[in-house]
Amino acid sequence: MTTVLTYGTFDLLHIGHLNILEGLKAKGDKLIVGVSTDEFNQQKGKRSLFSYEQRARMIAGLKCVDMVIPEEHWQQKADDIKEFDVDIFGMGSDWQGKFDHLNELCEVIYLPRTPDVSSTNLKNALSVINKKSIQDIKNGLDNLYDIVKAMG
Ligand code: C2G
Repeated sequence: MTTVLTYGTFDLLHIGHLNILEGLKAKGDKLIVGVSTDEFNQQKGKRSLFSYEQRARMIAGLKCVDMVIPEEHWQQKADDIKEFDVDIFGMGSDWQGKFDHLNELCEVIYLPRTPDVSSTNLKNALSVINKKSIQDIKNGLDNLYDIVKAMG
């Protein structure tokens, strides 16, 4: 039984997240995912749209995920690797080299990050849509007001 471990925020779950999780599951038999808590996200300088509970449930609902644990601080990885008898620790390639020190405990791999998609981009796109649709509604109401006014 080969156990694989990874961590992440996984806000606004998207294809990049699914690609990395399915890619890591394909490396073994059991995939454990540490989902960053809201408090740890603050330490990471990240504010997620969805709460830890929601993000953890979304990840737990994926067919390729066997177990979800909370990620509460940077230093827990070594303890988790020992506790869960992890064979492979993996992350996306944007973390290339950052966790090589863990190769004293288990194999460390980095899989290609999916280009052109990120939770940050999605949030930015949503915020633009929000502003644009509010402006469109306002313009529509202004036009309606002018029509009604012109009708006397
Ligand atoms: N990822 C990816 N492709 C993307 C976006 C993300 O492969 N387009 C991968 C990342 O490389 C990471 C995982 O998906 O392995 C989760 O990404 P995030 O939710 O952004 O998590 P991150 O902020 O990288 O937190 O201790 C590790 C940290 O908790 C990782």
